[in-house]
Order: sequence, then structure tokens, then C-alpha cells
Amino acid sequence: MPNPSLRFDIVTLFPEIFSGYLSQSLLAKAIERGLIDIQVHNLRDWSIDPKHHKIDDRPYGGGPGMLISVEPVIRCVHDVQAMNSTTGLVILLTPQGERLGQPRIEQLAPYGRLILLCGRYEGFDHRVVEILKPLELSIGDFVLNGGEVAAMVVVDATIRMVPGVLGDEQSSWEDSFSRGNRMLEFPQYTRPPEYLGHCVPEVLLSGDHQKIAQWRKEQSERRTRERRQDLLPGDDA
Ligand code: 6GU
Repeated sequence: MPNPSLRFDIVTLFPEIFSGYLSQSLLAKAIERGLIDIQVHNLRDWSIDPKHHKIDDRPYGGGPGMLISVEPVIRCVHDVQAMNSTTGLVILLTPQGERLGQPRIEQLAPYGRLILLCGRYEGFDHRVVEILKPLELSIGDFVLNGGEVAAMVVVDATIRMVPGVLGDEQSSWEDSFSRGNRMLEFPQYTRPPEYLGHCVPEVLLSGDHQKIAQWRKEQSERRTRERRQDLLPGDDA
């Protein structure tokens, strides 16, 4: 099989978190068709402590919790990089990172290979950042127990950009935040035309495609105005 157009290497202390997600059909099909490849690596396998496979330690200067030590991470990333001919982009998932948005997602797929480092505990020894100079990403202004869920978010959003991953009938092209489009989606309806007194808007049953397009555009604009002022032009967020 030819090289996949996008390979992910996920470095984590909890590899089992990914198994359910990875067996989901869209992803499983894309992997089977050779479009993407996802390898999950247990950081504990790179511990420098042969006995207890310890990978964390207490922070200098005191404070609560434990930090992931620099040595296992550097050894792991170097070994993982050597598993494939492209070095790839190293991404560290951290609440201190750049807030992830669709423009950044669209830049990721062309790297061909993404190495995702998932933190736990109070984070990594800062020398991990100094040495690897990773792209640091956060998925929002809240705190997760670890980077695993954030890594799945990166994988899930990025594979949509790989040609062939989505079915013909689906397209990332028209996505709400795709390619400069910063509008919320209009509401959609399917059968039945009436349920518990709630009717499908008349215009959608009219068969008038021009009117339907106009209605959908108005709905998108209205929703965006009401819910997400920050997305509108002029509000440079
Ligand atoms: Cl990437 N990691 C953690 N631990 N918390 C987060 C996050 C990442 N993004 C938002 N909150």
C-alpha cells in the first residue's frame, strides 16, 4: 500500500482511551483504504526507570501534583520520528497553547505527519517545549484532565481535510467554518412535515430553490448575529 497522505503518532500514558474512537467506521474505513494511519504509543515504554516504569516527578520549587519528566518524552519522540521517513510536526496539547480554530486545522493536513503529545498531571517539564519546540495547542478555555480528548479533536477535525476521507455526499467544503466562511449553519429538517404541532417551514416544501437558498442565508446570518457576534466581520476576534 502507498504511504498514507496523513500519519498521526499519538504519545500518551493512556493508549486505551483511543481504541473506541479509532474503531469508529469513518476512521476505520479511511485507515483501511490507506488514506490515513494512526499509531498510538505508550510513553511509559520510554521510561528510564526499568523497575517501576515511572515517567513523572515532583516539581522543583514545590507545588501540587506531578510533572512528566523531560527524558522519556525526548527519547520517545526521537524513536517515534525514526519510525518513518518524514519527521512531521510535533504538537503538544496543553491549556497554555494557541486556541485551536479551523484556519489552524486547515494548515495541519499538509504536514503529512503529526506527532501529538498528550499531557497528564500538572503537565510537562518545560524543557520538553525548549527542546522539541512543538506547536502548542489548546481546544478551549477550560481545563481537561489530560490531552487525550484534545488529541482526538485534532485528529477528528484534521482528517476531514484529507481528500477521500469523507464520503462523496459529505463535503468539508461547505462546512460552517471552512475556508474563510465564518457563519453558523442554518436549521435543517427532515420528515415528517409536522410533529407535535411543530411544522417544517413552508418555504422548504415549496420546491423554489432560489427562495430556499435565500431563506437559508438569512437564517445563517440571523443565528450568527444572535449567538456569535464575535464571528461577524469588523469584530476581529
Ligand atoms: Cl489541549 N489539555 C488540557 N489538559 N486541557 C485543555 C486543553 C488541552 N485544551 C483545553 N483545555
